[in-house]
Amino acid sequence: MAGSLGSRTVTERTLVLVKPDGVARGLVGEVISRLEAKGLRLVAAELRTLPREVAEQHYGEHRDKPFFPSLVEFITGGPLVALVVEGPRAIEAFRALAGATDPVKAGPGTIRGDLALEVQRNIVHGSDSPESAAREIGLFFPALT
Ligand code: IDP
Repeated sequence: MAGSLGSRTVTERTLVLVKPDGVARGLVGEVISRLEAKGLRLVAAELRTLPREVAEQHYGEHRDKPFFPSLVEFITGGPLVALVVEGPRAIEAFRALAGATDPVKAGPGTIRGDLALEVQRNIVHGSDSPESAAREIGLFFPALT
């Protein structure tokens, strides 16, 4: 059963992005070090600049939010690093490493809590559910699905 404890824990995959602010600040190695130190494993990694259509699809659930246009500008505004990461409960594990969406509220020891101050420029993305992970991995790395 997915998420069960012990030897039967099912391996999951999640999509992680080091967003353009993280790449511009030279934090790609820091993010990868933290997730590898946790025990998560890289399955795919690529530096790319997102076309607007892909960004709008990726953040489709936020289409009606006031920050959506600014979010799309930001995420397409420079190269990002897209990663597929694998491990037991990888989705929840990476969300815990990333910390809360608002870096000021994210706990110390988390990527956002240690390294960021602004809610939009919060360094990383991690899928928030198995359904989102499948959709996002399909969008970024169709060959993996
Ligand atoms: P998450 O990245 O922690 O899953 P979401 O609520 O899904 O958070 O928001 C997606 C991204 O949109 C955030 O990581 C952040 O970059 C941006 N964002 C969320 N809320 C705001 C806001 O109120 N103002 C500006 N940007 C925001």
